[in-house]
Amino acid sequence: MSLEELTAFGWGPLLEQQLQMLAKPEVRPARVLDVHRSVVHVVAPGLDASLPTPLNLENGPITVGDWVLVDESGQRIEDLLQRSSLFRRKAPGTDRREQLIAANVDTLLIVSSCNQDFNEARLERYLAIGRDAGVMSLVVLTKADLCNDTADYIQRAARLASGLIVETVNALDRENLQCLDPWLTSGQTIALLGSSGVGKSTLTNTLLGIEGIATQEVRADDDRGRHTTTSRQMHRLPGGAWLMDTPGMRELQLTDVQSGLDDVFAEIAEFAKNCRFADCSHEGEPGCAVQAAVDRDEVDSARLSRWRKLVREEAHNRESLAERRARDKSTGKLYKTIISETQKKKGREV
Ligand SMILES: Nc1nc2c(ncn2[C@@H]2O[C@H](COP(=O)(O)OP(=O)(O)OP(=O)(O)O)[C@@H](O)[C@H]2O)c(=O)[nH]1
Ligand SMILES: [Mg+2]
Ligand SMILES: [Zn+2]
Repeated sequence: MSLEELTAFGWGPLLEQQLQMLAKPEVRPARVLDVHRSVVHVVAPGLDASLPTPLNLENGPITVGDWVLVDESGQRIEDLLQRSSLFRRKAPGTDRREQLIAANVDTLLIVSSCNQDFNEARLERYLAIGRDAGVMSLVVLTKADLCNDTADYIQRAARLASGLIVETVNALDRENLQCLDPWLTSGQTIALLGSSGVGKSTLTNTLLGIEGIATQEVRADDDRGRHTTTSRQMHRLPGGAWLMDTPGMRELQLTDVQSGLDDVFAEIAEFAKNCRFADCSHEGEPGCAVQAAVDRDEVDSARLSRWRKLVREEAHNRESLAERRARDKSTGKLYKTIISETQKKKGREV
């Protein structure tokens, strides 16, 4: 397997370095296309297999886009390589777990549409995740063919983060998607994130040049609908890029994206440094530089309240996940102690 062949699958220097350091000549790298409960679908030059989901991987669980090491026989996943980027969220509901969304992504396409689904707060969420992961993020607004005033949507989206690229497209028309081609070169990995019904699978199908993935019929009344895609899956596009389609996420709870939030809300974060109190909540404290900026019309007050909400949510989730991790760790220790005590006892009995 040549380096060049692997590069076409998204392999790069960071991964090569890890492989060299592991110094296990018998294993070979493979990329994860999708993950089921009991099997992981992997591909590599000359390999396309569904392998048993390994338990107890050091940095597991595995997610779409991951690079794993497969044993000589091509039957078993032995290791998971460190990711260059990782998207995750707090799992929905009250469960204190995090859910991995995608790994080793180069470009994030944040998909929304030019209709009532367009929502600044939701876009800011996705942007925070993208900026935090350090990947290139662009906003793609679909259904431009059904909209009279795309310029207004472009303007509203472009304001949400500095240097943000916003494209409007008709996801049903390949020619109309040419604006995405610079991001879709061979070996590049692109993930689509966005609410249900915005056209992620439609984009995927059009880029694939087939109609392989189910898309939904939009209900006429509210332009929304049910979730059509239910699992995450990575596809290889004709040009050699790797595209991940994901299910629309109704609840995208942020966790561990502090720097992403500071980056998206850079203007607010900057003013906040000058507040009199380090823990200022910018809700009327004396000497609040953020409130002063709002009064001068230098900060949008709607954006300030969206920021506050996200910062609170992020901090809450981060703390509760950290607590859970600590608890899991101590439970693990407890089990280990019990096991070793039992073994000692057994040893004495023999
Ligand atoms: N006219 C037009 N229709 C579109 C466009 N993009 C998507 N659609 C339609 O919108 C509907 C929903 O698209 P999907 O691709 O299923 O949406 P999704 O984002 O994959 O949704 P989930 O899988 O539920 O997350 C389908 O009926 C598409 O044909 C577009 O740019 N123009
Ligand atoms: Mg879909
Ligand atoms: Zn303040």
